[in-house]
Amino acid sequence: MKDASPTAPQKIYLSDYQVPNYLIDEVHLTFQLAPEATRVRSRITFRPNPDATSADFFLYGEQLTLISAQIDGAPVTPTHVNGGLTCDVPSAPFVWEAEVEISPATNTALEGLYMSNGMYCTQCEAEGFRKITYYPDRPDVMAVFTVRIESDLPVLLSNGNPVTSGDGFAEWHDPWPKPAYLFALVGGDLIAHPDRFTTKSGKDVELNIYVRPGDEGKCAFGMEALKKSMTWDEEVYGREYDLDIFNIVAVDDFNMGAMENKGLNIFNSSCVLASPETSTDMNFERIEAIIAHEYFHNWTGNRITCRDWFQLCLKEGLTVYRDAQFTADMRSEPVKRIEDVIALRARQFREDNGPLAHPVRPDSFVEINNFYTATVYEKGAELIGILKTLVGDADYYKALDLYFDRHDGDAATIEDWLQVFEDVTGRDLSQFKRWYEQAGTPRLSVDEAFADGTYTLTFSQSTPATPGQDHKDPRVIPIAVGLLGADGNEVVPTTVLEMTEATQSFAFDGLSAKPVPSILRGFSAPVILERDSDNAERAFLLAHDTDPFNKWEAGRALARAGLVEMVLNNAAPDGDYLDAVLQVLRNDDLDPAFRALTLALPSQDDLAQTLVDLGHTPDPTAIYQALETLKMAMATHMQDVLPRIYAQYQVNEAYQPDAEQSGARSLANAALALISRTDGGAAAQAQYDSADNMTQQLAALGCLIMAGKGDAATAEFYDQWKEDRLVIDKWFALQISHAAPERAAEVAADLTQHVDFTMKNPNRFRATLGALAMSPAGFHRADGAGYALLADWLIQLDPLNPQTTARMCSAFETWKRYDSDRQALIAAQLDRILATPDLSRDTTEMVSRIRA
Ligand code: 0A1
Ligand code: ZN
Repeated sequence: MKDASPTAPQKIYLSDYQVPNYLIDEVHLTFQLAPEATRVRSRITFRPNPDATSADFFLYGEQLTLISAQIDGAPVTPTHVNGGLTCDVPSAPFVWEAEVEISPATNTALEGLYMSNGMYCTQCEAEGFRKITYYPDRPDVMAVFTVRIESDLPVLLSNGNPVTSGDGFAEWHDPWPKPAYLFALVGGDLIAHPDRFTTKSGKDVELNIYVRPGDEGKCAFGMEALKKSMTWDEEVYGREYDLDIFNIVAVDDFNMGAMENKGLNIFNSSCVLASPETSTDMNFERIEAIIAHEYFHNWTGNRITCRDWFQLCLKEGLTVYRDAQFTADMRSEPVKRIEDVIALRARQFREDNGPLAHPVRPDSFVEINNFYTATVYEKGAELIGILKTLVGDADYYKALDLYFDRHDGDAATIEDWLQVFEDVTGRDLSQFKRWYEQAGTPRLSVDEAFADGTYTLTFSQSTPATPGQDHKDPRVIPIAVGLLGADGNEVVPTTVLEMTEATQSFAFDGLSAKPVPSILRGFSAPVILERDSDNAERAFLLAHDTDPFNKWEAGRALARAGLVEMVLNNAAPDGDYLDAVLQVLRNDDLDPAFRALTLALPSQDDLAQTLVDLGHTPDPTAIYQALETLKMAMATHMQDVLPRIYAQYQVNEAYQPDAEQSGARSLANAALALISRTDGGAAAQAQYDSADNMTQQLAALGCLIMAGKGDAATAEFYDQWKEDRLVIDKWFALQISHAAPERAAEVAADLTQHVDFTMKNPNRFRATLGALAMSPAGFHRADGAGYALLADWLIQLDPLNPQTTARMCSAFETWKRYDSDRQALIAAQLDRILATPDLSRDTTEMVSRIRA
């Protein structure tokens, strides 16, 4: 896409930021709900912004039918312009009134006001409010909202506190000024799961989780997670809740996970509804984290919001960091860290390494919805972690207190955020700021030397060029290092080295012998450590490292090295690796969850990137086969101990979704997966038949499919769960992710013809096409069937739901890694998508960036 072309969507730049011309004191909205003709009346008090450089009056508005407009009570005829309207306005404060008509029932984009299973709901972040009424829909315009909803539906909700309600109406008032993206409205025939919470200063808060009838039995866990989050934010950050009521609503059709609307969080039902029978342990952990995330946004996002959408990481990076701290406190810190690094590498490193790489704070975009990315969220959170490591815990919390004091009620920037830390610590953070501005993952190489009792580590950093950024300056990198003696004892405990130069040495004196270094403990910065260590050192660290992250990392490096040899040189599985993992497996002193993570192998995608980094073109089939061969070797090598582990870690007590039980189940299920490779699926069938929870049932079904014995159980599973849409999503996804690679595209294609397939529901679409895209050997089938199927469906989905279509295009972001035949096949599909008439701005931007 060339910027100059007349049809090219317009690019927006951070450097063009201008303050709003008009500010708002109060907004009054009245909704008369009707599926295809909802009327929205607005009454907005505007005043000129004294800091503005222009008096032009512009209101965003899309897909609205304007019925009438008035200024100070007199009818006006605004001029419609692209994306909104303009109008002559007085130079003094004035009242704008408008009535518009919208059609929630036909809104399949799930942005603005839409309907999901007969229920009205909204999604306004980032720029959805302009599909509800004409408004200065930008986050630095904050206002106090009063909302009246007229409808016969029994439950009518909006932000803030309830004012009055009666037959056919309800009124809400939110005393906290907010940007329009935090507006929410819900209307439906819903059931509340109620509770209460008393804040630390004694304020009594009503809590509700609203769900569709039939789902009321799946709210208890979410409610407990909410109360834990409220307590945790008081204890750790001193943040109290600030309204009389906090409502959560579960919605089946939702583009993302959940949304932090002030006092009225709206959740994808998959991210809040939970029961042992229908949710896995992983689902429970994720639900707890997302409820916490949305709740924490009340302070980091809502009370202090973003000046403009380039500052998205200000609220998202910080809130992801806070929810990770919460999960670490509720569960296991090392396990959470390992899980987060696996996800960071799988999603963010992948993004940073390809055509979609962008800075944590981007400096331009076409469609902001395309920037709700792993880089903004997960790398954004890593930057908070770096900052905390650099300034220390005490100053971190002091800076946060100052941030909340200084910026409460503001729409802030990354500069404001960094200033707070500079003021508290006296540090100059200009070099640290490069982390926000430079895209790409730094590579960190290491040399070591030992002489006269001094051990010296010399690090060099470099970051490859990324789109639009050829040159990179060195960043400040905290490198946590510990040193171990030959006997496995730690001779130097964890020390944080602060690297600021392109190449820099650090010396450790007074050592009696050359130590073994444990570098980047706890994954102290999001970098790629390039260290040529040998397998003996990796096995040593796997056995002895006192840092749980690096202990796991050593096992992963060992696995990766062996798999690379298998793929490239047809080597046999590495016996040293098998022995080392067996030691970990049988060590009952180690946390079962940690052992399960150590037993898990690097993903196909991880191995593909590893091969690229080593200068090879990855063959998806060879990678898949190497993993299968290694798993078989593990199954036979560990044959004697697996039945004992499987029996010992089956949890026989009543199901609890806590860290202890779920850790045990994850180890037992990892053992089952290996056992199923040698027993023809007998143990898996037994577990399937007796399972009383989804964690065990789904794991067993996966093992049966892998063993080629899954047909009966797959059919039974459907019969058992056909009324439960969230479980049926799992059923769709599992059949594809566990299919033999040469069949995955056909399985996915068949499932798109199933009566329960619908592209209007993003969860179902992702469970089907997303599952295919995330199964590399199946997706990258040499004849291109996987690519063609995905492209077919993306083209069909785009006119209905551009946001979800655009997000799923990232399946193609790694295309340049593959051989020229596959590249040509993918390029043809990308071109076919781009050539689709009326392709959305969202998808056009994504595909153009990928294709570039
Ligand atoms: N702010 C939400 C995520 C979110 C973003 C965009 C959405 O629609 C385009 C919906 C939700 C969060 O961080 O949870
Ligand atoms: Zn968020």
